[in-house]
Formats: sequence, structure tokens, C-alpha cells
Amino acid sequence: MTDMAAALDRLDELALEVPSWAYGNSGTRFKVFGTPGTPRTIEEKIADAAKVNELTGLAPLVALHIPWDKVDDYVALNAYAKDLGVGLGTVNSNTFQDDIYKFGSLTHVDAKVRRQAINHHLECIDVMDATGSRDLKIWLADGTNYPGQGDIRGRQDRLAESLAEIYARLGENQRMVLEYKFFEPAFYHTDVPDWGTSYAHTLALGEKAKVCLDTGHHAPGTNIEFIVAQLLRLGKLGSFDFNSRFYADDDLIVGAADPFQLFRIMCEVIRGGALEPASQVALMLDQCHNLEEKIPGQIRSVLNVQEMTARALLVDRAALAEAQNEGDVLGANAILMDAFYTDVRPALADWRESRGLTADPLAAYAASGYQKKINDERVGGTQAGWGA
Ligand code: LRH
Ligand code: MN
Ligand code: MN
Repeated sequence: MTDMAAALDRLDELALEVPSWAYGNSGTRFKVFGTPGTPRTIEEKIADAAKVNELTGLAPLVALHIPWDKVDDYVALNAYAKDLGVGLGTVNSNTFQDDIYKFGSLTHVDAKVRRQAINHHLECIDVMDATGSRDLKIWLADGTNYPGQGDIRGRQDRLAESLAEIYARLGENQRMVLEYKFFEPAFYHTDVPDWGTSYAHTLALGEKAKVCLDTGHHAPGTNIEFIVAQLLRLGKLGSFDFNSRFYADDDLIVGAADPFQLFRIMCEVIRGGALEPASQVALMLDQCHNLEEKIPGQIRSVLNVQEMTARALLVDRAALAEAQNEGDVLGANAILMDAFYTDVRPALADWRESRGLTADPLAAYAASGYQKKINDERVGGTQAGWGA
């Protein structure tokens, strides 16, 4: 087994990005339950995200979703975030909530609709210019519900054209990540359903375009770590949207449904060099907290990623390679499982204390009085929500 201390030293490289929308109220199509203390503004969402980072040391960036997080002055928003010890990360575009996009956005048959959707993305890049964000994340709700409803091929051609115009506007140090999803809200076909389609488009666009892998966007049983390995091998993995799912795109706490899958993904992340900051793979969460409290939910999430990363760092790579080369099936599997079954929690508590952090972030949050403070303060106004 790899030395625990050496593994934990490498954990310092782990930097996660949390989504602003995780702090707002969200729900299913049946009901959105409100929770006390829910942020009313993006500033309040950032303050909550900063609390998560302060207690865990793991989440230095907050991703924005435009127009949910629209403000007049993004330079000032960035300065506000910096003052709280966090930065603004990926800018997510949104062409899925306006009536005009009923039959598509970047793929739409009507050039006027495509123009509006392209312009929205250009405005997102303006936001990135102001915040210093590196990545524009594009996820499209485009697709059809019935065979024959649309010309699948023509939609791909229009998508390629629209993306090319957006790509051309990217600055030297900016990138575009194209997120795929095999269903929902369209149910017959989506225009970017899988990593292959995202790869084909980003390859045609160039070096600044990469694939975004949302762990909840695959058919049940998909071997996600294989996709991670392949995209890293091809130099095309731009970012993750981490979450977990039991059935569909559940957006539950990462590592909650299947910690072993998260471990396997982190094994490939490490194997592919993507834990190193130079790799420029953004490790983002994309989650919603419908029932549980949002700040503890985010703390739990980042701790889950840290825990499975620590276990993945414990894999004895040299011994594993040897077993693999010798055709030692059970031996190789045992080496991986030994790391997975190691309880790293006491060592992680020590890791935190040695870095001036609290040993138990969830207990520290409960004792901090922060929740009571925001419950008392954040009354009136409109509580921010998924889509607010
Ligand atoms: C789509 C998605 C995409 C959106 C987010 C709110 O299902 O994963 O990343 O931006 O949810
Ligand atoms: Mn996503
Ligand atoms: Mn999703």
C-alpha cells in the first residue's frame, strides 16, 4: 500500500468548484421546498460558498449560471468574492428557460433564434472577461421528442456553425467546455447526447474547446471511468460536473449513491494526471439540495470527493502495474480494493488540522452559528432558486 503521508500530501492539489445554484432552493417538477436562510442574491450565494471553503479548504471557486446570477458589475462581484477568499469560476450559459428556445437554441432552424442564442454566449464571454473566469460551459436542452420531428443531421450542421462563432470570440486564455447529456428535457434525441458528439465538435473547433463530463448524464451501467480515461488520453477532458444518481439526472450529493464509482473515477483522474493544476481539468460540482440543508450538503459533497481522492491516491501503482503485467487478475483487483476499503477519515482529520483547518467541518459548521445568522438575516426579498 502507498504510504498514507505521501498520499495525503498530494491531496493539497485538490481544488473543487462549487455551483452557485446549489445554494438556492431547488426541487423536482412536483415541488420546490423552501429552506430558511436561502440566499436572495448571488452575493449571498457566494458568501455561503466561501463558508464551505473556509471550513474545508477544498472549494476555492464558485461557478456562475447566467442569467440566474446576472449582476450589473461583474468586476465588483469578483472583488467581493476575492474579499471572502474565493474566486469566480466557470460561467454556465442558459438557453433552456426561454420560450423562444422551445424548438432549440444553437441548433434552431430559424437564424433569428440561433442569433439570440449565440449572442447570449458572447455575453457570457463578456462576463468571463470581467471576472477573469477561464471556462464557458455550454449545455444545450436542444433535441426532439419524436422521430421525424427534426432533421438530426441538419441540426448538427447548425450546431457546428453556431459553436464556431462562439469559439472565435474566446480570448487567448479562455476555453469552452461542451457538456453532453443523453436525454432530458428532450426524450427522443438530444443534439449533444454523448462524449463522442462533444468530442467531435470540440475537436473540430480546436485546442480551446474541451468536453464536460457530468456524471449524471449517462445511461445506467455506463462505465464512466473509461470515458474519463479516454478523454484524458486524448487531451480533451475539460471539466467535470460531479453529482450522483440512482435513476436519472438526480443531481444528488456526489459519492452518495455510489462511492465506489467515484473512487474509480478519481483513480483515472490521478492516472491521467488530471489532479495536477497544470492539467486544467476543472473539478466542478453540479448538484441540487432539495431536502437537505444546502451548506452542510455542499460540505458533505466536497468531503466525499476528498475522501475518494485520498483512497485513490493510496493505490499502489507499482504493485498494480506488476500484477496487471503478470496477468494476475485477482491480485490486481485486490490491490485496487485494498485502497478502496481503507478508512481515510482519521488521517483526513489530521490533514485538516495540520493545515490550520477544523478537524470536523460539519460539526464546526453546526457550532458556528452561521445557519442561525442567515436564517435571521435573510428574510424578505425573493429566495434564490434553481432558475431564479
Ligand atoms: C443539465 C445540467 C447543466 C445545467 C445544470 C443546471 O442537466 O447538468 O449542467 O447547466 O444542469
Ligand atoms: Mn451539468
Ligand atoms: Mn444535469
